[in-house]
Amino acid sequence: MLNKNVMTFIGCDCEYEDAKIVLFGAPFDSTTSYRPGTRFASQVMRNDSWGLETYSPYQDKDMTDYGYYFDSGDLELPIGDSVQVLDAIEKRTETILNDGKLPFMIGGEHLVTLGSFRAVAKKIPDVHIIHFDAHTDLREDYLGVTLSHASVIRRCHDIVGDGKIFQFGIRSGDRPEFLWAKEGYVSLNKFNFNGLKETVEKLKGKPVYFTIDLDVLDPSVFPGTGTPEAGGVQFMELLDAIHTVIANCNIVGCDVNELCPPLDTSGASTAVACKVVREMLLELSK
Ligand SMILES: [Mn+2]
Repeated sequence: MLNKNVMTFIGCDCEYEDAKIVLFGAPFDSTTSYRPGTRFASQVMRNDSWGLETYSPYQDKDMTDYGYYFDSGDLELPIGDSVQVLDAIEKRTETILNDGKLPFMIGGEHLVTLGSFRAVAKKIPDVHIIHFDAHTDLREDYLGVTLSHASVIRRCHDIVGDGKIFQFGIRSGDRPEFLWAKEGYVSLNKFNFNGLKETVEKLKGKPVYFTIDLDVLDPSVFPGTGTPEAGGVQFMELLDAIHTVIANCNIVGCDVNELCPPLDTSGASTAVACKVVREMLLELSK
């Protein structure tokens, strides 16, 4: 007998009943303000992930040691209708949570985080957010649009309220966003991961949603993204920071977003994104 060709992210091919971590793609980029194309990220990452090994020398762990990763594929999204798109993402996340599994979303532009986070916050009211990004994403609206990639963390704040959101690597935004953060509504840490250890210490045992916009990386490491920002972190800094967060926090949901394959002419940024996902999956495995 022959098997049919089903493409999953590498190592994510267990049966759903056996899964502890469930991947899904949210191929959406309608509110992208500069260079679109992140809707292609999850499919391209699935394909290119097979260029990686399942073994991580960083952690001395192999995905095959656990075998509880499931890739549920991409959502079919009505691109152009952010409200319906966010509903679909929320529903998928809700299903995964209700089945007692960890939702792991691959974007897409950063707005997709709001859909997934809504489902998590509904189920786990005391949830906090750790957010890695070059951009604040704290605008009340962007050109009058409140459901925007530039407003996604502000919309999350609408849900969780003050003092629950911790941002790192931030180096771009308008002055009112930085002033708003300074009022204490969120904890905005500029440029790097200084202060991350203290943050996770504070959040020990508390539920955390972890969202990574890959443009937190320096454009020399990760050029294949819609809005690159010079002065970002290096790959090993990001890996260390991911380890710090996942080893110390109770992660209840996560996402990786903003890879833009049409801008990744060398394929190197996709390789970076895949490696970030593999390392996160392994960090989440105990
Ligand atoms: Mn960003």
